[in-house]
Amino acid sequence: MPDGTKLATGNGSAVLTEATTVERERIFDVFRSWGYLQADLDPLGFLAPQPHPELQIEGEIAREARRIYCATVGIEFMHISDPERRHWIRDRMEGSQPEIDQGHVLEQLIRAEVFEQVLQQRYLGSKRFSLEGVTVLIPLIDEIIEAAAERGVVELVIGMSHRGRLNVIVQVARRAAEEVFAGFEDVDPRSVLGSGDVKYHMGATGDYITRAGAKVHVHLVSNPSHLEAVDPVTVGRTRAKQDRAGEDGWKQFLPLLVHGDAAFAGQGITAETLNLADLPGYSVGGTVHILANNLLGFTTQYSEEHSSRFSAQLARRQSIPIFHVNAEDVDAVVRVGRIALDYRYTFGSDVVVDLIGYRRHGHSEVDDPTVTQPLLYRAIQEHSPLWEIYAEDIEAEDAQSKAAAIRAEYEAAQKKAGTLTKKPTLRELPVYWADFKGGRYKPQFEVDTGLSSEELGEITHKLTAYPPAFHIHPKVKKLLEQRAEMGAGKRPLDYGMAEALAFASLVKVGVPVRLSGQDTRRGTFNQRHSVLVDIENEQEFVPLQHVSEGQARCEIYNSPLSEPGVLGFEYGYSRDYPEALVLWEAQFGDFANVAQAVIDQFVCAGEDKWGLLSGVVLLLPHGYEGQGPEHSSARIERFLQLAARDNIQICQPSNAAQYFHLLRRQALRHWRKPLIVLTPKSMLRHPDASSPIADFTHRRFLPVLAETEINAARRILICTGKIGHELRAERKKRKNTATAIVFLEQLYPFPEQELAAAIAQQAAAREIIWVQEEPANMGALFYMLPRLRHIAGERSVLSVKRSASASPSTGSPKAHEVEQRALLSLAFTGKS
Ligand SMILES: Cc1ncc(C[n+]2csc(CCOP(=O)(O)OP(=O)(O)O)c2C)c(N)n1
Ligand SMILES: [Mg+2]
Repeated sequence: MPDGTKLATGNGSAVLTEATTVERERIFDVFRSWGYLQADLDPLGFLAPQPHPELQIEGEIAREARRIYCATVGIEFMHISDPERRHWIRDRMEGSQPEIDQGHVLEQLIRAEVFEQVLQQRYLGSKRFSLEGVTVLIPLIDEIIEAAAERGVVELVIGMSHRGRLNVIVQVARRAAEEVFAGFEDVDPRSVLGSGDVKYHMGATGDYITRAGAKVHVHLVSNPSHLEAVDPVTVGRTRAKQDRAGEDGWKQFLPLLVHGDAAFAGQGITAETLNLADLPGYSVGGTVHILANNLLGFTTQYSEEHSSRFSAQLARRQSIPIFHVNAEDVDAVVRVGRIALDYRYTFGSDVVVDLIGYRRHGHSEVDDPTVTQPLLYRAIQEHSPLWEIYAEDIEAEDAQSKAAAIRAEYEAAQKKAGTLTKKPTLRELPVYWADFKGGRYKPQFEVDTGLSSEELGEITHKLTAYPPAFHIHPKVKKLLEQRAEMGAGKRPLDYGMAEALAFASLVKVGVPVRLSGQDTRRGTFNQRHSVLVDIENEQEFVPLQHVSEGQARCEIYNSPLSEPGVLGFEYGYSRDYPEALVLWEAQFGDFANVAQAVIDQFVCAGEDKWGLLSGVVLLLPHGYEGQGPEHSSARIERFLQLAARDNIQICQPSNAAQYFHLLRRQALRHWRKPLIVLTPKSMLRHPDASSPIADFTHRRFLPVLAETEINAARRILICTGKIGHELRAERKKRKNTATAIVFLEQLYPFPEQELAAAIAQQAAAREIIWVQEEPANMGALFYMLPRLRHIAGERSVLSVKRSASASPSTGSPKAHEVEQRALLSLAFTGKS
């Protein structure tokens, strides 16, 4: 910088020499890097500033830097590698600060706190998870919405857990207070027997009107107790809304996640969600994260919560800023809200605001915190409510009368709530759900899923073509040649081809397809090859995106190595894109258990708890092939246990055509239910599981495949998946003509009639045997036995399975072979 350059400083402009400029920058950089450690961030002063040797500088410049970086805002941003972003933050912090409409802010603080107080007085002994202590969350979100509205936002999608949720529903989503109070009134328990959820988990929607009169829709996502599990769901939902809106979607739909300090640091799913931020398949143009940080998790102190100084520092692995701010410097909080929002829109980046306050009551209002934090709570008890402190600071004379008026307003709303005869639902469903149904299965939901052989041929042509100048890998070339023969009816079709045909036929008629999972573009088992890679330049060509003019999107992404994060995202996506086929694929079905909370809380229970539907598909490779305890079982038993009231579908298609029909059925029916598909591994290309093209012209997916070769069996083996093919091979080897083999292709909803019909076909059969590869304590055994007994009539019902085991399978391929042979032998002879 040349001599005499003018630099803006906090107290005007000064002419500085080059040497002074360098020195000034050096000192400022130290404060920009470490100032947050000494910032005044905890309103109650328990979080003492952390000494840092490099900050022990005195003098004019240091004082100026300290005033900016060690006051009530502490920023971590010097780890951001892009200088433009760092300079942007620097300029915003070191430049002049905007005026705040303090009257407006005060009113919000009063509203937020008085709302909590009325709840406390009227519903003493009820849990509500009060916001008091971080009440400034309300003006913070308010400022974020105001700023976002100036940038063209149409909807704010909020994911948050318990703390302050009811307050957000009223102050941000602008639902009438009586609707929330009504949640505390007694209801007729018969209306919610066996279903529903607690009031601080239910979703809400509403319209926020900005000061300039713009309408911003607010969508608070339904949330389970499992802290942070809602994060990827919220982001996935936002992405779907953005995709629906087109190119500017990222500006129109803004995700906001409000985290607790203990949960943010402790839960792995937070890190998984943050990691999605800049990945093309999952990006939403930046999520705004707010920590409602009360330095406590239930009874646990912050020093017991995380190894880092701040909970929010989990986010430091990413090149994104973290703004720590003292929750009692209200104006600073509001300013940070605007900076954070502007940063998101300027750089399309995530941003974190760590709002550090306290918790006025116990974890819930029925919990006594003085047992575990007596000194802290003594201090809290003596501490005035924030609105009073702020009113005094800004010398607002009418604050008391305002508070009285607002109290009267909420008290009137509370009285009104008691007179409501029906419990209000706090949300409206988006219009795109109008055509889709949940609830119990009805046969009239079915649609034909077969295609003519001409159409299959046409699609095949598109799926196997690539540009003339494309340098294709010889192995892929061969695969495409084989697929061309399959589509022409010259060789049986395998699963990879069946899936490609299903996807292509769907996008052709306008149904978008979105699939993500680990190594999914190629396919873990080298079976998919949805993306062709030029071997000279690594350019990509995706045949599924070239099926027809005006086709729908087909997106297939390799996901990061995450299960709950990615499944949560895809579940969320499916919630806001019911017209699309949305699939998540586990690398092996075994790994889905890492996402068990998402499976339990959203996929399986979402409809029951919140009345919210999803057609998400889980592809879970399953089968005993000697690959060891963690490469064998997708844990059918767990899904079966979670199944009730037609909440999900669990299917194991045993051949390629069945897979094709199943995928098409899922997209083309208007019944939206999660679909769990146990997919093959070794059978992917096995001739026994391949299908002739004629089977693709069949009308529908068949929930049961009855015996077709034998009609006077004495014994019926009933099974699902790969073992059925092995049983058939064994029967052939034994030249056995007295054993029928029935494939159960859909385990849930249980196709009782179809199975009963398949059994009845074998009038001479005296024995029904359920055969499974899984150990006796796993697989579908417990589920099947009572159901088989119910339809078996006079016949006896037996079972063949591996011995009960603590782990799903042996780790020895040889032992596996021995076990497998014993299973097959037992099924035919009763002896192993
Ligand atoms: C995954 C999970 N584990 C444990 C709990 C039980 N739990 C509910 S709230 C809470 C403390 C949360 O602390 P924090 O995230 O700081 O939020 P705060 O309640 O302080 O706002 C715990 C442990 C839970 N809900 N979810
Ligand atoms: Mg906390």
